[in-house]
Amino acid sequence: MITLQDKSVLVIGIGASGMAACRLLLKHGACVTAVDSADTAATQAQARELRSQNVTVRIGSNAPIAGEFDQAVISPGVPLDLPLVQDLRQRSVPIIGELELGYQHARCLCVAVTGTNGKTTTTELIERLLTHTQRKTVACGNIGLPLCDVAEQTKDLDILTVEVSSFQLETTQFFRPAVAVLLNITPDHLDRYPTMADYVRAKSRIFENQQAFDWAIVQSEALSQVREAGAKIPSKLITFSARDSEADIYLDRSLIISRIEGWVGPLLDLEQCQLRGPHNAENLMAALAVGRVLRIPLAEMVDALKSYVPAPHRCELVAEINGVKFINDSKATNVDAVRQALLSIPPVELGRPNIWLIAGGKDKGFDYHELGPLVAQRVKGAFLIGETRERIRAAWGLFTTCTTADSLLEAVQQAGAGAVSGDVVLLSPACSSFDMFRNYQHRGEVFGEAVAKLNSGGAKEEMPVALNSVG
Ligand code: UMA
Repeated sequence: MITLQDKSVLVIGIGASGMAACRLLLKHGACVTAVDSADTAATQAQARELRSQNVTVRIGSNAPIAGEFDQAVISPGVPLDLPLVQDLRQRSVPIIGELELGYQHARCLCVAVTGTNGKTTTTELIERLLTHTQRKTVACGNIGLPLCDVAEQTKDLDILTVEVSSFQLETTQFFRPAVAVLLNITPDHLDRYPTMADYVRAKSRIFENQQAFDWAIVQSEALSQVREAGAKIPSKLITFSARDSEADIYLDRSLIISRIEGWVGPLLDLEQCQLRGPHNAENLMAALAVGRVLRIPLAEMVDALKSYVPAPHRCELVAEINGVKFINDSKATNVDAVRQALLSIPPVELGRPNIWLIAGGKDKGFDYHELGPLVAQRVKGAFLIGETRERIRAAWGLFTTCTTADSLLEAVQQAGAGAVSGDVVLLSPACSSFDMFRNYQHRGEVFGEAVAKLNSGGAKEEMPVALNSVG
């Protein structure tokens, strides 16, 4: 860690994490320069704010920048192969990510959670376990609150609960979680990683600086992927899995069971929780394992986990109209997340599809074919939007009826028109949202508005609006 006083630091990207990095750097007396490739109303406003604090700002270019820098701090969404970044490397300027900068100024231990899907839910479950048992924590990182904005608070916390993405892990240096959770690794961000092995190696960096007395809590299947990629886990290990009955924590029907020495037996009945599906069982297993290593009594954990209500945009039941459920799963930005959503919705009659699936968005390089057999089993029809609609139609056309739509509103209207009582209209896009929306939250909100319009514009009876998870 370098002392920041009077050091010249370049911040790359002035979104949420770049702005937080600038705030921390300024507080510690650094001379800050910030760059961002976008010249938009948002970056212009950020640039004004930074300039008023004596930050030199350049927006609208990704080109290399002149000047002597002691350090560069990069935002997670900025790829490392950018000429600007390559140029800094050639000039031997040390480059760290915003997460690393925040970590270097944090003053308490941290629990970190990574994985392709379920990171946010698990981070929230752990935060809940800790606060429920009077331990002071803050959930931060990829969840939306940059670690740099929390660093100052950490002297008053017992533990920091950090959601970390593969992007953030690419630029860590000393980041060492006392407890590191790896949930699952399925294809994602293949527009950034040349191969799956590169993606697995980025995720595995969560263990990089761990010591023998730290803990790794790892899904069994992900553990095999980490080992195949040649990465090491130096810490104590607890495995969990909804499918591998050999794991330390496993699933038997609806029961989460432990075979950990001194903690053998059923831990939690899924039926008592508001979370559904094998993927959520694994999120709960990971949270229970974290609680175990932090010595939280099981009864208190069960109490906290049972009452957890999932955050919006994750298999969220937004309305039921004439027996048709409308589910917003806008957070499903990859193929595996859609698989989990389809598996978590019960069929009305075995072997009969009852889901109208709305998918499509910005391309992340996925192979949509692999979902075909499940689509054939569960999906009555697919309505496809966005940049990837033709690619998905080509992949799923053999498995279900595919219709393209020009907007999410149009897709909701068409899906709603065909649905009968017992059906589910599911927004689970398998893509990111940036081709048509500001982010996945915005996409989920537009879905909710389209459903509300459907109801007001001719539904046969008033709908009860339920804001809880599907189940
Ligand atoms: N930019 C450049 N050059 C580039 C690319 C981007 O200058 O080549 C600029 C953009 O113009 C923009 C800024 O960088 O102004 C955005 O930076 P960013 O993409 O790193 O986004 P932030 O707003 O800083 O938000 C980031 C995370 N975003 C990403 O990793 C893409 C947020 O995760 C996170 O909540 C936030 O930091 C706080 O820690 C979001 C996400 O989508 C939720 N994460 C991915 C995921 O979960 O799959 C990884």
